[in-house]
Amino acid sequence: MNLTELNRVATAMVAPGKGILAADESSGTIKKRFDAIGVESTEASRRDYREMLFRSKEAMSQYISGVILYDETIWQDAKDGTPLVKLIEQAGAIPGIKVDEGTQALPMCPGETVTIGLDKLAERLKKYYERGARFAKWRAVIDIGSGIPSMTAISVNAHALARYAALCQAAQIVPIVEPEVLMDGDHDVDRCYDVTQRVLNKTFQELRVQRVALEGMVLKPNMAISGKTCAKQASVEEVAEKTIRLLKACVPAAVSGIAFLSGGQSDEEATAHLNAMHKLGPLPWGLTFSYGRALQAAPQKAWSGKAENVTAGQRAFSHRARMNGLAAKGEWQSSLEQKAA
Ligand code: 5MM
Repeated sequence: MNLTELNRVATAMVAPGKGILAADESSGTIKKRFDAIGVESTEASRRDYREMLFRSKEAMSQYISGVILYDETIWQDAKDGTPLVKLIEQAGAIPGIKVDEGTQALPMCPGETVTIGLDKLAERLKKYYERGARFAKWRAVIDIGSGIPSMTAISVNAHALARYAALCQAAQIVPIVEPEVLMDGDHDVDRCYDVTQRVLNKTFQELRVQRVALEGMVLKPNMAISGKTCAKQASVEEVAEKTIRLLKACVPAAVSGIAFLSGGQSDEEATAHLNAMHKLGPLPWGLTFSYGRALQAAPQKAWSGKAENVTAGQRAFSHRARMNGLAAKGEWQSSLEQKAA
């Protein structure tokens, strides 16, 4: 393992003013997104859509540091035969790959899951590296509800995250460690804070036990945020203040960077929260976005599966990428959104 090189890649992933595009929707999830815009999900339509994103010059060269791909996408070529991975590299961004294989019900823990995909992971990582992937992603899912999460679910998911991270580093791939505490439910921001604290503490304990080098990884957490149906929604300032307090308490400064998931927040909320956190600096780690929905909802709508809408889709993507790039430096203002509209 070359830690200097892992650290170089991890640092580039959270470079000031840049963040990660999570385009790693599995076939089921992308179908849901396409259903919402009335587009049939086929290998070709998925390719066309992602090619549109990766050919968005402004977004890809100025605001996107890396792209998380799904297995199908990493092996796909653009219409003109150029591998999609090459389009990402040519734009100056780093290709990455989602390597988890989804979740499975956790025995003895009703309503809870564990993320799977460790079998044969070492061999798969080798192939992904040869294809150009320099980082990977694994997402653990923790749900908040009555009596959950259990310590069992937190432990097994943290253990799997650390096993994955160690395998990645041995294969010279930077692991994105994503323990996602879901926003679903009516819990308040403080319950989210408490659960996320337990999850992060357990995750870093496992990472230490399994000798993962913190300088060669990126953490992808949720923010400390109110549940979607909570009657009292925390303000932007409260989310920012509590999230930074939580991360400072749980994430060692040796970690190269933190890149948030958006988790179902609206586009603008996700941008405003990141921006407000940067107002609370200086921060011990690079802090940016690794959004899926909050970067892609607008371009998906603008594109709607029509070739004549490709420019509109790219414009919508570049706008969201620029807004989040500014937020990653604390330089975003809501008036910039209105101007664009
Ligand atoms: C883009 O969505 C990713 C893939 O999800 P599935 O495996 O369920 O298809 C997801 O892992 C994503 O990378 C993160 O959750 C962040 O995405 P959001 O939309 O929460 O920012």
